[in-house]
Amino acid sequence: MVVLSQPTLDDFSLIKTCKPSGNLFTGIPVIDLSAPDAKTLLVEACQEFGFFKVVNHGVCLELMARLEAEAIKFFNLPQSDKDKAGPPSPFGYGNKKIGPNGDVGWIEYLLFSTNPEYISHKTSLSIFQEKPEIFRSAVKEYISKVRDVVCEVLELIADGLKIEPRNMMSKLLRDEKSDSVFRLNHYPPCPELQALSGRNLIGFGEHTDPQIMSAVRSNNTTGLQISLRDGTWVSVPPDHSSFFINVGDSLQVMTNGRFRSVRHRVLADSLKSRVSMIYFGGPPVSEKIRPLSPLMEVGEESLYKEFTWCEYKKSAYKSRLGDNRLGLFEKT
Ligand code: GA4
Repeated sequence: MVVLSQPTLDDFSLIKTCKPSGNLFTGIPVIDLSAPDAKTLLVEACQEFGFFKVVNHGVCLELMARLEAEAIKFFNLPQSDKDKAGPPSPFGYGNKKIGPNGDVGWIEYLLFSTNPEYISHKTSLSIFQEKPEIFRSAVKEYISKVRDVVCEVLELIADGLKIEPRNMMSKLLRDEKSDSVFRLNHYPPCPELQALSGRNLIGFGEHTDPQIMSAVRSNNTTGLQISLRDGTWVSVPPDHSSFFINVGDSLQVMTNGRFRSVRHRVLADSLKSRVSMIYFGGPPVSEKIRPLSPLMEVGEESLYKEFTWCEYKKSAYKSRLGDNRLGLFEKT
């Protein structure tokens, strides 16, 4: 019997590349959470881009820097130590492989459930031999602060859409059973490839986020790109002191298609490491995902079949990263 050896990921060959786009897009909406017109601007940004930057959010930069430093300490550990925290199933350390269905990218990451029980044992404790509680408490504190920001954004959006009560969406993220996820990503630089081909490696391929809303904070390295309505990819100027917020598939359904869940991707920089931390705010697993009734016009029908978050997640984990996951739930 001939046993074929599995292809290894130790080279670039399986990872897609992309021509770097030099220009940074200047049209990303910037929302000052303390401004009186924030609610109107948020609704407009969710409709047009499904993406915006939030400033004046109240999260202290020292906390972001502390968590970033802990993440870097982890990613600097010997590979064999990092591998002890993997593979992600779905939580834990992952290297180049994304999800269970063959997607790959120029990335290593840690995925956590925001549920405190998981934060304590599955990922962090075993890998931080040295002072694990420092890392764990930075993750916990950061999640609680970034969740507050996303909840405030969702409440302002409810005001802008005249939805009452204003916590109709945010309460799903605050629920103790909220099925939210947190990830720390490290995109190593790829100078060899840049030198050979003038191209950049794709760190995280194009996709939409399945949850309600996600908040990204990264160091000052470029790489994040979003797809505009006409399908053009544009590069987001990095800003380590702000949050970049994505509308997820669930919010697209809850607004019956008024908001768009934005396709986005990350290209590895040729020279600088990119480190990002992302909170994905999701509902409890048993929650029905359907258009919010105060939003529906008389006679308006849902564009989507009704489903629970559990059903959507199951379906998402059977999909490839770039698939149109909501397509399966659209009414024909
Ligand atoms: C995309 C958004 C989040 O990063 C994530 C990803 C998840 C994973 O990395 O395990 C998925 C992807 C994401 C959607 C489809 C499935 C699941 C990889 C993948 C191929 C943590 C999430 O919730 O969905």
